[in-house]
Amino acid sequence: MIRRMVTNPIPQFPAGFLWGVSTSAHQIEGAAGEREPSVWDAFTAEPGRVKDGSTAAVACDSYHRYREDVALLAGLGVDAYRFSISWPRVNSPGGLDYYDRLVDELCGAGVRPVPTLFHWDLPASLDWLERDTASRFAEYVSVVAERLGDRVTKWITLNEPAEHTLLGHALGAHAPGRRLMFGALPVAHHQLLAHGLAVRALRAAGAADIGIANSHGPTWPASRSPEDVDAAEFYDVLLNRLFSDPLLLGHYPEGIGALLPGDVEADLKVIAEPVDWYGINYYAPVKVGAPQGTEIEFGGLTLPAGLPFSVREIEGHPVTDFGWPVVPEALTELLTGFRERYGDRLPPIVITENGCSYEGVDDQERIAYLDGHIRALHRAVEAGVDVRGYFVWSLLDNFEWAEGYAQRFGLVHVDFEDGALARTPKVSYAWLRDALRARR
Ligand code: IFM
Repeated sequence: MIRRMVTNPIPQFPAGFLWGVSTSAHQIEGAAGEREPSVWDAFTAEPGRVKDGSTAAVACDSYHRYREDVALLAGLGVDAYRFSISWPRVNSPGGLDYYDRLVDELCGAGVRPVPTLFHWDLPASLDWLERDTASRFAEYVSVVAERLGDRVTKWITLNEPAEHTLLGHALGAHAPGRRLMFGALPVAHHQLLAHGLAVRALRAAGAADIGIANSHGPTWPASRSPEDVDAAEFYDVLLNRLFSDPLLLGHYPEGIGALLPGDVEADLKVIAEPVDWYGINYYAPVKVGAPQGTEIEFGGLTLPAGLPFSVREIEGHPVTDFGWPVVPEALTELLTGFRERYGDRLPPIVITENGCSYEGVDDQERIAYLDGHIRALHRAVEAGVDVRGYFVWSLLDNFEWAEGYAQRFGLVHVDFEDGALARTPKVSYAWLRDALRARR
């Protein structure tokens, strides 16, 4: 448990720096009966898939309570709100009207809407193993951009294609629950292609300021032994560079091409369509060593034996309720490492997610986490990394995927036991509000 005095306001970031909070549709909206089903509805209906047996059918019911949630954003004093648009809802009668109302409410409250166009809730009729899903995504994106583009001035194509590929299609821990192991890699390629096609579709609709939100974290070898170093390198390729290299360098990391579907060269030109900024979701570093031949418990997951690496415990740091180590300095390391690797090819960075799961409303641990990470971010800026924004995950406690409602990431507590789903701002909400005020 971290308890330390945090007294100073957050440091000064460059003018125009964007402060925001993030959520996603499936995790907060509820109103599942008012849209077509997604792969997550099918997955959570299967017994044993979600640890507490829950579903997101109601979640925080933000679909009906969005005015209350926008009022919380306004009270917090953030510049921007990153939410996601549910593709299944847009496919359903009246679905796009909801986002129209939400965007109007945000603009009226002086909060800039920053929608993510895909945050894992694929329509149940579609499949990322099919290349055609990338084209279908671009068509859906055009429809959304036509409707909201007069008020939305900043866009995110995809959220964390790495997790959707690996957890959803390789390990079966997320929807759609496939265990294809390396057979899941076409899912990565098709999502990246979908991203590139979406960038083109957005620009064709007159949109600008387009980015993607990828999860990244430093990978630390467990030792200097060649076996550990090689295993860590492999993990880094799979979790980090498989996504950032094609986007920023226009090629896949060495050795990956053979696992991808067909001739990917032409697709890489689409995938590397320049973005206006690059979003990074950062939570924690990972320590990786040579395989140990046993199953491993890691961040709520059971990794099968037989992987070409093993994940080791990072000692000497506090951990969140999820068991994730709290290592703010690894954020500085990640960002300076990105600048070194990608140099002039790296557009400005936005931290599109950063946060932690802790129980309770008097969440001093969350304050310490955010304070430490904002300062680590500032050190990266001082070291010359061009960072333009920071979004806390999350505004509300919400449906944390296979964990159900057990892991609470919100600045605002939601009482899921109570039919009224009462929202109670936590102590961290007041801390962030005051820090943002002091900055002004
Ligand atoms: O809740 C998730 C979010 O949907 C994607 N990034 C990580 C968060 C915490 O696990």
